[in-house]
Amino acid sequence: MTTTTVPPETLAARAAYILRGNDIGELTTAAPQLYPHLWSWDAAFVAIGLATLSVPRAIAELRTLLRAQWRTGMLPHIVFGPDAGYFPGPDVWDCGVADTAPAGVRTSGICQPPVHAIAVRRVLDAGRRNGGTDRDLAETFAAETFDQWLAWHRWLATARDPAGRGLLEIYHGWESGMDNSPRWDQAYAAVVPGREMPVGRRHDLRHVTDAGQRPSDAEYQRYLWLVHQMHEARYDDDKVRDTVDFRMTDVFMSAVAALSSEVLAEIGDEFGRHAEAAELRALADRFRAGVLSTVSPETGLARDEDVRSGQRVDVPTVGGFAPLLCGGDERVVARQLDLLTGPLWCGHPALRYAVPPSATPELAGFQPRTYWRGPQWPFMNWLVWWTLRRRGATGLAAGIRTEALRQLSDLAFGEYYEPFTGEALGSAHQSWTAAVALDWLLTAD
Ligand code: 2M8
Repeated sequence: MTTTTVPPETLAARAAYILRGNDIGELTTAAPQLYPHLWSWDAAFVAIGLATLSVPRAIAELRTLLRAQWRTGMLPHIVFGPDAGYFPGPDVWDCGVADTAPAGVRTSGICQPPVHAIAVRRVLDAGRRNGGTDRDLAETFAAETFDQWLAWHRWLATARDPAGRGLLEIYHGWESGMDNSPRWDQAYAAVVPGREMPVGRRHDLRHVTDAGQRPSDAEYQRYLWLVHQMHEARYDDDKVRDTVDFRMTDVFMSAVAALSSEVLAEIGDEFGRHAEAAELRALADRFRAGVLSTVSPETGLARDEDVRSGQRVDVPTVGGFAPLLCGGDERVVARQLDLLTGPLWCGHPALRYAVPPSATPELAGFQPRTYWRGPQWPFMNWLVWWTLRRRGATGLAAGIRTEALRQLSDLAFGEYYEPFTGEALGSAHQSWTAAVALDWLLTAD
């Protein structure tokens, strides 16, 4: 059945063309102009899309990210390619000051949500479906790199959850991937840059049709100040934790860690790594419990916390749906499913497409055109779709897929979408947008 207003083969062909166009060799840029490098969680979704076209190319993408792994186990949020057109670039991050940065590759000094095990799962499944060389390559890849993914999860569990609460800490909004979400407003309000930061070097504003689609200069002042503080701490995990002006638990990242730990445990078992699989399952339990401990009885949403003040953030953003991702309490999940389909979220009467907005339109301060403050994000639709199916909510998942593909039928492959009009915003030809379209259209299961 056709689920889009353009034929699915047209949409798939266009998506493949975009991924091909953004491929600069060993990495696929997150977007052609705005993001001319590899971003950690983008690369996972990109690999999922690439796996529908070429299993070896999908593997190459993940290997590029793994080559940039820090000696601590951290996967950095950006792996820089040769292009100079992004700010803050490698000169600003200057990760050479860290003892643990990888040699021979330029990276940022922070991380992003650990969705990667889902990509490994998807690549492995594609290889096995195709059989022959693809199966061999995918199985070799999963077996060979298992320890690196494990190291990444172990690093998160120790460096970012030092007290074992089951809640990962972040030291920059960029680490959440939802950079200027209203989730972080309160925390950023308390960040006072100690000096003027060079926001004039921003490139991003040149690549969007209006500056209102991006974070403001005042926000960038704070973003850069935090980078400066981390650099001063030489990106040492303990020192950063003690000195940086932003220290939040991130429920969404914690839920992703629970989900991915579960997925990586399944892969571990398939390759005879039973002890490590048990360790990963214990981590999944820990993060799940952490996420569930934050759910508001009033709103049913999970809440981030300012670690220093202990204050919880009661702001209704898509991050609050963390329990949908990690599960663990049927009543909480059932309530979240009602919420998700209800009038505050996907069932909001003014939405053009019934997919989750990054914040509820009912939030005071909701901004339908601004980045993580209201627009809908196609890769997020895919993540919600995938987890809903995994948890057996197949009908609801199918509805999200249909609506998400309808949204993409403008063939713009936007970074994000205006929820009321369906206008594509931010960057055009965004890689993870094209990638999830390909997976939806070309993967049967
Ligand atoms: C956005 O973040 C970068 C900084 O990391 C930026 O605005 O310059 C976010 O949407 C993030 O989640 C995403 O990974 C990145 C690349 O698509 O862009």
